[in-house]
Amino acid sequence: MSEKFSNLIDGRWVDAGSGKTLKSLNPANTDEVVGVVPASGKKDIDRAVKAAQDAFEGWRLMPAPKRGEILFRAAELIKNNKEELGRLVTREMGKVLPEGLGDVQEAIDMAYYMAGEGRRLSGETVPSELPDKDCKSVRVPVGVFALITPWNFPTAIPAWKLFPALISGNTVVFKPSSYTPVAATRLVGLLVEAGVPPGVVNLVHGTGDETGEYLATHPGVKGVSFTGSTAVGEKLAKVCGALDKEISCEMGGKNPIIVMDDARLDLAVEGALWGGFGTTGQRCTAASRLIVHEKVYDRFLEIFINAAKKLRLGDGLLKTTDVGPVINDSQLRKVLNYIEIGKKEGARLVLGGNRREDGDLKKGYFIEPTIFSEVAAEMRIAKEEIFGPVVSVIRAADLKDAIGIANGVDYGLSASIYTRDVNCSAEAERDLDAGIVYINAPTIGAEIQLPFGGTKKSGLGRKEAGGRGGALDMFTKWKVVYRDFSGRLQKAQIDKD
Ligand code: UN1
Repeated sequence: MSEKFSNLIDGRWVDAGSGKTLKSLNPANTDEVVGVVPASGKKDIDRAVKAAQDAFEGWRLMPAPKRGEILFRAAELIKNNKEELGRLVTREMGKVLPEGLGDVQEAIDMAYYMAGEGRRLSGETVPSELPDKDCKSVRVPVGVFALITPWNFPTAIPAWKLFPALISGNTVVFKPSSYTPVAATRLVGLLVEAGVPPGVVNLVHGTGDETGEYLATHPGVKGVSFTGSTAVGEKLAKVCGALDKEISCEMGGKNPIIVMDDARLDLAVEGALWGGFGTTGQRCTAASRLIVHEKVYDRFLEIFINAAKKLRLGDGLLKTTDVGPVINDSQLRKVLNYIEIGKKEGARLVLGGNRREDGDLKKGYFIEPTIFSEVAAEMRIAKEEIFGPVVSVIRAADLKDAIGIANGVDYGLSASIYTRDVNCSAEAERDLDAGIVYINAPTIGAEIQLPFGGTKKSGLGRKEAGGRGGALDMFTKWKVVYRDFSGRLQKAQIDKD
């Protein structure tokens, strides 16, 4: 019997009204059912939204430092359970265990950070133009938020949304990906243990098609925070915009690493391996394009191929594994299809390119680390998001050419340059059209204390994570307060002189 998990509605763990369920499978071995969760329907979502609406008043009025104490306890609990959660992330999503643990660490970091925000949530106070009057701006919560998260970061991305939403005084209905529901349930369980009152966090499992859009467009929901594909994000942004809901969408990427002729090639190769094949290329920040200066192109390619050849495919729980499986059958087909497209477009397949089903790999969704060389900037494999272990290596004549290629796609999440020339790095920093720019580091691994989000089709609406312009701007509205203690009617703009 596989372990059963539930929805959380109004503080109670419950099944879907219909009794229907979904299975979460281990992508490294699909014989292993990680857990069974409810396949929720509209009625379940209605109940969850109602619970969140009812809980809003109490949570909004709880002093923010108190809300912060609950988040602090959640951080401690996640930390104490890091090993178990990390293993669960690996079993359910497939990433190698050090990355599973990193995923959980990102949730811990975000919980501590947002717990601290409970004592800040700062606004502005400014002088009034009139005597005996003060002026300030304060952050106020928005109301009920729908949080819709993907499978590639089963604990980190939920944490990016849950903790800032909660510290700001919102209540939430959280719908995690149906491919990683168990990790999400464990995270929510720890929030309950930390003392989040009933109804403040509601968890509803289900597929994106059946539950996602219904939840996002629900009249009781005031804001939507979504991470996932550009196609779904753009559609959600349109419908939610028309319904006057707050919306933030983190979407795809086609992130470039530029390697200049003066770069340390050993470092650039290491960065390209980590950025391109880490998480099996399934990060929205993955380095799927390497734009290499023509003077070092051949040398770089040779070292890169030789290093990538050594990567071992396998179950992420094994110490010997460098690259885990892709998440599911449809992703497997999509990636293999892009490999075919690349071949037809005339790119040269110089490594990998196949599904592997030999030995221990036969029960999972494994694709070899794949490298295409001689990729032209206008090929589909150089422009479209593949979200798998496929890297395109493109030739550039000089820095301007490289930046032009880097910017010549519809996405703009992260971008990187390897160079030892300070002028080159400054120019790239200024001209790369991306939400996040890395110098001498790959495109993955953003830290939580600064905003996370991209330009163009990578992001719509507010950004996520910490810092100025980060998630608090999404999860709060500004309210301006003027207080007149003069005891008489004073007229702004008129009584000044
Ligand atoms: C994602 O792939 O959706 O910057 C998030 C990074 C991670 C987060 C990635 N901190 O790669």
